[in-house]
Amino acid sequence: MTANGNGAGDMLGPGIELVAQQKLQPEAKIYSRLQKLGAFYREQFGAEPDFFVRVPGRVNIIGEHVDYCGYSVLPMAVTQSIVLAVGSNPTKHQLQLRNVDQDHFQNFDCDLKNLSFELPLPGGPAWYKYFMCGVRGIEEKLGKKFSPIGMRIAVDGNVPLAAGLSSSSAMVSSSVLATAHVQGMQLDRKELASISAKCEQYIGTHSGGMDQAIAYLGREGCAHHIEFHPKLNGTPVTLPSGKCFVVANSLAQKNKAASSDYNERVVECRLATRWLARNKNLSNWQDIIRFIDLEEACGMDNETFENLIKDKLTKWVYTRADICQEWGITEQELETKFLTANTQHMQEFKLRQRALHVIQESGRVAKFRKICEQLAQRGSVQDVKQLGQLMRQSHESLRELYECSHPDVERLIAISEKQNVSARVTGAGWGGCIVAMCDSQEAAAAYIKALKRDYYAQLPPHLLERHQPNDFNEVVFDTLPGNGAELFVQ
Ligand code: NG1
Repeated sequence: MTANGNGAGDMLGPGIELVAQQKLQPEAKIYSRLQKLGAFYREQFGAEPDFFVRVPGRVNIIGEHVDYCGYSVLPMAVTQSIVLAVGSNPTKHQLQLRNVDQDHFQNFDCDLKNLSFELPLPGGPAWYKYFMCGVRGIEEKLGKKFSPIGMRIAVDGNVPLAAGLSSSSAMVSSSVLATAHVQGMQLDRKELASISAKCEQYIGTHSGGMDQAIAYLGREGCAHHIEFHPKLNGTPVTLPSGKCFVVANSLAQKNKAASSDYNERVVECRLATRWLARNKNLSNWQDIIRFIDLEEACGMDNETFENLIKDKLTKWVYTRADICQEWGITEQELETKFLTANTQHMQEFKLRQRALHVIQESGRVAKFRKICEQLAQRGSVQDVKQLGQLMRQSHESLRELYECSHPDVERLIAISEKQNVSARVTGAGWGGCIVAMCDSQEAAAAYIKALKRDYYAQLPPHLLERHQPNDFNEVVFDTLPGNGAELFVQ
């Protein structure tokens, strides 16, 4: 193994990048946080942890609700992360999980020899289920080679929950990395990302792989263009120099796993794909569920695809009867074959709007990356303006066509507009955070000040109280691209 010099991992040949084991140095930014976590571990278990894991949250700069349709995205890892202290358990096969936030996250113990997994209950799954998804992912990957080695784990997370910054994936991915290491697996970043994306689906959301991919592939100093097709690939993208990205949390929480909104959109996209595939006389139309596969099967470019949608999906709302009639199926078949467990209630489907959003948004991602690359060669004010426009168009599309904004998010966007800052909702939406692009560090400071004054200081008293002493620095902050998953030993 040779160090690749960026601190993000070791290279083992083309395409393979390992999560390297690093010695925890006192000068590391994470040092004091891991020391505190180590102390908590000792207090809980009376022993030293063997290693630490850090997995970041992410902010998506552009490319929303396209990953599960096979299209690429452009996120970056943020500073906020989940950290784990991990040690072996003298009580064989036992997993013991302790969260430093003992007031909010109950302890969890289980026997790894009898791993069972129940689907989430209404109200959202308990926190430790995200962790168990990761253990299950590695168990499935290793099959018979999985050995139920007991683990004692202390967890500390500072990624805001249910805010579109991917706290759930950071937890699942950290569990995958810790378990894989305990099982002695080779820790290839892309493979770990794929395992994490697959096993997070046990939570019940049919998500794409964006969050898990950037959680592993993130690299200090650059965003990443993450492609999922034909296989997972990440290309570092240098963001325009001087630009500063700000994240602002609307504080409207959205737990995707506790509602059906996210899966409803996934279902609508899958139905729209099949509708168009059938229209194109593809005999395997029922099996084509991602727009990107249809695009490939028909050899279409982005513009041709958009025209196809406009031509063939002419209604604003499709009913169950419309779909059943077109495909010659019964309502029962529609439910069993085409809807997911938590979307059985759906009566109407907005196929045109969802399809248009996905195809246009995928075009915006490609443009955004191209402009960033041009700017790295030779900057022009016009190019930078276009980036801002793409972010604004993305938000408008998410609000109008995808209907995943929230009144509080809209208030943040309106304040941003007033400050002449381009901003958009980031992550799944229906609340959560916006990401904004500011012209400089100074412009970002002025923008943050305006948000604190016009949004955060106006919050209702019960929310204001939670953010004592009301500096709001945890909910609105500028952010630089950080490294993906890391593994430390003392
Ligand atoms: P967040 O915002 O982390 O809930 C979700 C999905 C992503 C992607 C975005 C929308 C999960 C774990 N992640 O992200 O894959 O589809 O929404 O772009 O569900």
